[in-house]
Amino acid sequence: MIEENLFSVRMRASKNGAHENGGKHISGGEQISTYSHLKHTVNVLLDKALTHSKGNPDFMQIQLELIDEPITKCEPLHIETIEVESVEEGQLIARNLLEKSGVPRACIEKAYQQMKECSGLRGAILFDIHTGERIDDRSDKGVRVSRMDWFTTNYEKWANYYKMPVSQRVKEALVLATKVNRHPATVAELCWSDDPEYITGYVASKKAGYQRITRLKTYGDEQGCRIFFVNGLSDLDSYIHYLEKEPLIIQWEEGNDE
Ligand code: PML
Ligand code: MG
Ligand code: MG
Ligand code: MG
Repeated sequence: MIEENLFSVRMRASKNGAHENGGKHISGGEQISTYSHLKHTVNVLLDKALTHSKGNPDFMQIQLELIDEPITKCEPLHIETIEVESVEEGQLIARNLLEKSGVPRACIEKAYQQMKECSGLRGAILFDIHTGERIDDRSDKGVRVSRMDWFTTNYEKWANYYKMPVSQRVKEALVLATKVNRHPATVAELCWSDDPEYITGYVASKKAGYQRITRLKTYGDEQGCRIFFVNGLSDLDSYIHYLEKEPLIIQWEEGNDE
């Protein structure tokens, strides 16, 4: 069987200069595309960056690379949405979910104390669940999970089945959470958007699945958060290599994820 070449396509956009020159992060995006679909893929990423509510970028990079490693296929995490009345209620539920997933209470508290550090990064922060200390060495860049996607037709089939609105944002977040949480060292992830107009966030873990929480911050707030809580990490470099480089495509089949 001749398989078509696949490409990893990545975008990052910032304002007041490039990220590495102190620019403000506006938007980032990841896609995997066939050659014939590249024009469309680049357009999706371009559109995402040009219409972001964080502002108009004055720096953007779109990069494509042939994927020459085998691509892992896997099912998405199970999804649920928890409706909450207030940010306080949402945050309480998030902390409880983290604890139930295996993050010690003391580590959760420590992570929250360092929350300010998490904002404005284009990637994620890694916390060791035993020490509550940040363990990645990526300072204001963070770790950016890459080389992952979920092809539209299969995603729409899934969204239809679970009566979820078809949303590029939810798709991207679920793809990322699935990739991060399938690694044995990941205990849980906590995330909410830096988009001031988007207040739903989530806790994801092997135990809890992808638990959306409808309010994790107030409207207008540009402080986002993406934390990976990790356990028993003997090799940080290989963990980061998995997140950044190992290609993964989500493929859902009815009945397999229940
Ligand atoms: C983001 O916008 O970058 C993160 C979105 C997280 C929540 C997505 C969802 O509604 O499930
Ligand atoms: Mg964003
Ligand atoms: Mg695509
Ligand atoms: Mg972002």
